[in-house]
Amino acid sequence: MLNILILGLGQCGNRVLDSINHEAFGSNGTFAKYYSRQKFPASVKTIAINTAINDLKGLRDTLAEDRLHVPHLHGVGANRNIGKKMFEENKEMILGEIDKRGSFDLIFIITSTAGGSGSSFAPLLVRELKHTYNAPVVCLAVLPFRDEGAISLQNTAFCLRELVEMKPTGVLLVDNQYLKKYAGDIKSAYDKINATTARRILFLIEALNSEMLMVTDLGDLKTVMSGGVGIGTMGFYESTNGTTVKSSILGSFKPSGLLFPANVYDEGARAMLIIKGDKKYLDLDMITKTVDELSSEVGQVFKGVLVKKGPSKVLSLFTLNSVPELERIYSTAADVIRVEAGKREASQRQLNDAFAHIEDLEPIY
Ligand SMILES: Nc1nc2c(ncn2[C@@H]2O[C@H](COP(=O)(O)OP(=O)(O)OP(=O)(O)O)[C@@H](O)[C@H]2O)c(=O)[nH]1
Ligand SMILES: [Mg+2]
Repeated sequence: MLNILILGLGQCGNRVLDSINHEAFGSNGTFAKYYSRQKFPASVKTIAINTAINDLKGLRDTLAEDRLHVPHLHGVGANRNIGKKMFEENKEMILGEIDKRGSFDLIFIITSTAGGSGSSFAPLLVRELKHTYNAPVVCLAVLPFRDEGAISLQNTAFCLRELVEMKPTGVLLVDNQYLKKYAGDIKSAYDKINATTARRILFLIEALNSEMLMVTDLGDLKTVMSGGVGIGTMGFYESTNGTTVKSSILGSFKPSGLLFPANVYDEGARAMLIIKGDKKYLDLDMITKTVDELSSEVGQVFKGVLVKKGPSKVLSLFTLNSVPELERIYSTAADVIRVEAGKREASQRQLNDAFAHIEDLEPIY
């Protein structure tokens, strides 16, 4: 049995984690959590970490003992410098809580890149966890809507760079902007994005922890995540009307199923495919042939096949050789940082000019 740790940091990370816990409670009804424990497809420990107690209180499916408050007002107000300081000051406590959960074979860290708490804790946690545990650390980084403002963009730029510098096993991107199409309003977009991300993580965990007909494992996952620039995303496809397993596999590379905009054929470095479904849908020869064909375009493709009741479902997980969308984010972030710096300088100058009027004067009473 694999031992897995999932950490959800900051509001966004907490909520994706809550969604994972929700899925794991299954369909036992709303009150299942009061008398049962989550049914994970492996031994999974989860911790929601946040500086804002209200965010933690707002979670619905995460057990009270799995909510860790790092006291600081009500969040760090998107200020990553304060976030880093809070992490360092509370490091022993945070790592102590993690340590109580035992040892791990695989660790996930989930965070938004745009906020203050999660985005500053994540790189530092990668550093600490790599020291302490001999387990792959995979980060799920949620990118903001592009119109969230200057601070969101600059946080994203610095958070991602720091994450990569800490050398986690890999970074999987989930892009709110790209996934906005799922829903009209922001709240339901969040819910859908969180749920779809949660299901994919659980799908991956289930596969890694199961007897597979064709086997892919943690070692393969590490190899895939270290491909290209170490940054990638996930795709998914569920067959609805008896499509062939080949179409399902190819479907999992299509833009409609990805969590971040990428052209897997042009930009993919390495991939892992997990194919699950009723035995009658799983034509092993066709799977092998399709994956071999894909391997000639995307450097290396690992495959796992899991026999389970139901239509065929395919999860694809891959790393990229180049990430043009990130290039765009960084160039916009640089522009907004320059504009902000210019504005601040101008306001400071104006204020100094105002003060200059009374430079040689004293108040008279
Ligand atoms: N997908 C998704 N994104 C979210 C959710 N909640 C917030 N976000 C995104 O997360 C970013 C804001 O970061 P938060 O996670 O709220 O920030 P935080 O880590 O709590 O940091 P502070 O509040 O500044 O202490 C924005 O880009 C939001 O669009 C959510 O439930 N799902
Ligand atoms: Mg917050």
